[in-house]
Amino acid sequence: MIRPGFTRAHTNIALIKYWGKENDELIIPLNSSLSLTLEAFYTETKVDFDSSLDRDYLILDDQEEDAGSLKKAQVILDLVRQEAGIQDHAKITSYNHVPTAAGLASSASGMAALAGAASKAAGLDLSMQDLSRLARRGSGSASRSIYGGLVEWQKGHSDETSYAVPVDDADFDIGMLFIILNKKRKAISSRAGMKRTVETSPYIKAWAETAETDLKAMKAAIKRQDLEEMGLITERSAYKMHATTMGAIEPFMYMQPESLEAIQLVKAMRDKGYACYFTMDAGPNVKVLCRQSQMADLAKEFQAVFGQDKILSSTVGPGIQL
Ligand code: 2P0
Repeated sequence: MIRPGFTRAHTNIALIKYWGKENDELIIPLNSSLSLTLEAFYTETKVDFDSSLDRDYLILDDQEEDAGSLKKAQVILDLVRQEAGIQDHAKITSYNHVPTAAGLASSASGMAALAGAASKAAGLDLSMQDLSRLARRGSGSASRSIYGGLVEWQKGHSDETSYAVPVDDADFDIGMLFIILNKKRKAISSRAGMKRTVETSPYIKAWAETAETDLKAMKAAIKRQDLEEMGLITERSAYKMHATTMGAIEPFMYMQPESLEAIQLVKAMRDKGYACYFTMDAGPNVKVLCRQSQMADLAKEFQAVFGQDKILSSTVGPGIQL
């Protein structure tokens, strides 16, 4: 049950990664990306515009957030106020059902839910396309959390043309496992990490070029419901994204020793007959694209190595619920 009056958006994990911006302010990406929306992790948000407030407030899980988090949210609030002709300050009340900043993309569900809640509170009746564009201004990956299933964020070349579109409702035997190796906030945020990579890594050019080829192959594999091919392309995209960071100045990496251990285990499980493929984002945790029908057995295998409490799982999630 969604809290009455709240907007719910689910998080997503990219199979073809977004890594690097063409335009930092408008959040236009270097390449199109493709993700899977997840049932298990989501954010619920409510916005109240109120003339009696002296400033904007962001209350996350019943605690007031610092100025940095508020500033990101205010990008969306300001765009909504401008569009609706409102001057009032806002109180954002939000509940996160995502391990915050554990590399599980809480900003994707957070900014998507905020875009939905703020536009609704301001009386704007936005199309899904405009909601995706608005969410994008908060966080690039949030543009994809407007839709359920498999979703493509088409890079476009301007504010008007950069938004997500649904690709497939993923109503086939597919799911995702999470190996949570570290719940701490990440050392280099994805925003800072991709900026440093774009500005200094010689590998970013090859990244952007080959991402488009990978996306095309991915869409063809999805059409065939070919999980094996989808998985191999997913791993390729993750390896390449993480390779770009190692060419940056200063070089950096999100992979930790335990991440590599998890990746090797995924490969070993594949050799044992499971359909399973890893991906990683801007943190050490490893996500595993797999078959829903094999998820419980596979989870047991991972639990035996990493511990019961380290493994989470999710089926395919729906789009935004206003
Ligand atoms: C993705 N990531 O496609 C990629 C892969 C992390 C690695 O989108 O600067 O929070 O707010 O647009 O969306 C995480 O970055 O970055 C992300 P901003 P965002 O999911």
